[in-house]
Amino acid sequence: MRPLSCVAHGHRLLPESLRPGGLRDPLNPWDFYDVDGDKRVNAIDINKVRSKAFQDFPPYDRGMGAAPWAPGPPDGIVNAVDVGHVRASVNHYCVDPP
Ligand SMILES: [Ca+2]
Ligand SMILES: [Ca+2]
Repeated sequence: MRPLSCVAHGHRLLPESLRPGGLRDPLNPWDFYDVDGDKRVNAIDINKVRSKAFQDFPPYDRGMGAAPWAPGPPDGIVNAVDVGHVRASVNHYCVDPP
């Protein structure tokens, strides 16, 4: 299971806005922290990340990225830093192209 960024889902970037998936790297599959694939970052994603605390579970793991809301590739451990990343992008979502 490979996480997908907003753009990888086929949705557009809105560079002027973070919440609709804006300012992410279109080539980076990690910088939109939606682990369940529903194109929204919410409490479900937070709980899923927390459920793998202290485990090496790449689908829910992230590392340092461009910003707290735009994490990088897995770093080998799901921990409080990951929870901070997913919380930093709560309510961010992908939007359908017009
Ligand atoms: Ca989600
Ligand atoms: Ca991590």
